[in-house]
Amino acid sequence: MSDAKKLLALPGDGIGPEVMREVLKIVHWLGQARDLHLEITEELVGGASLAVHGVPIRDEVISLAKEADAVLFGSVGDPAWAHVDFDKRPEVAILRLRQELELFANLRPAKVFDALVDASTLKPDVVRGLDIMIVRETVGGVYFGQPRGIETLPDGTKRGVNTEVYTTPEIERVARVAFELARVQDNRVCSVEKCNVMESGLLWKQVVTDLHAREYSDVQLSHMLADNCAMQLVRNPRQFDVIVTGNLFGDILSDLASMLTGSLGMLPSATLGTVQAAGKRHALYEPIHGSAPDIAGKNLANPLAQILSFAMLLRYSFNREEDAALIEKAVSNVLDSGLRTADIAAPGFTPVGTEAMGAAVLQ
Ligand code: GGG
Repeated sequence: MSDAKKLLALPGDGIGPEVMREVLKIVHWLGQARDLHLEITEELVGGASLAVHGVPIRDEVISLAKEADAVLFGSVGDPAWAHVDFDKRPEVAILRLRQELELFANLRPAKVFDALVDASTLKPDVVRGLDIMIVRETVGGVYFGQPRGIETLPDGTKRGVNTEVYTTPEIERVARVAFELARVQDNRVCSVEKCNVMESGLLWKQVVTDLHAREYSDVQLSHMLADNCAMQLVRNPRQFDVIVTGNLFGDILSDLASMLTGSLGMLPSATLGTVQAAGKRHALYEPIHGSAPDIAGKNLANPLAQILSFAMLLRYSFNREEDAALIEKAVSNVLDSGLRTADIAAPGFTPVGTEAMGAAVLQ
């Protein structure tokens, strides 16, 4: 029987396939040099799947994701499908995967590589050494709450509705992930919501406070309104260690945090499900960036977020800490050597393309 781990690769749309290609070269090398054997299955998702199969993701692909030891996802989104019914949108692929595999905790590390302090939107002294973890809840909140939809009122006016819903268990399980992570980081959690105007935020704050008192009183807990958190991330980001927040705020705040690191193209992520029998848990790894259709197919995309997502996969799903650290060190070395894709090239740097960046990491 093969001892190969099953990896489902879902490159998706736009720059997804280009950046995924660079990871697959690293996977090939790991097989030869580090005795890591992966059985890789590649499938279409997003606009690429819509074009061939008429749906953003097939049920068969959901089943493959459930059977896999880990899923490596690229990005979805395609302007050609921007104005269709919701269930025909490319983004449904990632939303369905998160829901069907119950991938509720999206870990988004915003870490500044020393070589990139000048590429940050903030001053070098403000971001040097920044290493924060944003834990975004991903299967609840306004993304999925009912009712939702667009209705036409009797006078012809249209009304768009989304509903923010969170339950106690949904908040508890993601807060638990944040507290556990804090224990191996700097032992501080900041819980972010908007309890001054939202009932779901009020419940969020209460549940996190109660869980903290019951099980995690050794961890330092603070609370912050989401708007203040956005401001504080720009004012003094190093005050944070682990941030835990809901689906929408987590999406927005992590995009903001990515610019502190230099570019959206630098932030990887891991989305984890519940631990099941035999310690196995579903997990999906993806860069936080989308499909960037404006630069797709031009060898311009930064592959580092996808490569770093694979490093997270090795760490969290395959227990290959040494290989994960090796890849992260390779990225750090390449940046130290002065190589930059266009998104992180400060004045004075001549940017390289996706393939050259991937090849340098591999080298
Ligand atoms: N790799 C991330 C990606 O494809 N993002 C597209 C997107 O819009 N996803 C929805 C979300 O993460 O909220």
